[in-house]
Amino acid sequence: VKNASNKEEGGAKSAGGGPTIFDNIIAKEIPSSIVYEDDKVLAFRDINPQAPVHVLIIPKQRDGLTELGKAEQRHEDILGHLLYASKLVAEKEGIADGFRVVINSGPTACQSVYHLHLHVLGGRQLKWPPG
Ligand code: D5M
Repeated sequence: VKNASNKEEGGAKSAGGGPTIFDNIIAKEIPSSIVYEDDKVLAFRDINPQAPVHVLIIPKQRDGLTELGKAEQRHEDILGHLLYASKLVAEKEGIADGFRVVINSGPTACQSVYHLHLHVLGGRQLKWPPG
């Protein structure tokens, strides 16, 4: 599948529901640079930053949310919480005046880790349209 395989360090090899590298990050089995954490979500710096600030926010419980395209109504609360957390991260990182939140969903969007995550990007002039 185009761009879906092993795009990044430790990225999931498929869109299946198996464990991903983010489970190891949640369990603190591998190091990450944590920016924000609460009982429901974890935010940490992307290992391959595309902007001066590039933070990923993930639900601690994946609960079937491998990708946004698989969301169900029961996920509404966590989806809202993730989006609100992106604003808290932007404030904490000093980019609240201009930032972007991206969710890549599925192989065609170049998703590489199949545990839902928001990218929070900022700290430079962002361009539009994205690639
Ligand atoms: O984004 C997946 C993102 O996950 C990609 O930008 C790299 C990042 N990544 C992969 N492994 C790690 C670790 N170990 N720490 C921090 N960040 C990581 P996607 O939207 O799926 O392409």
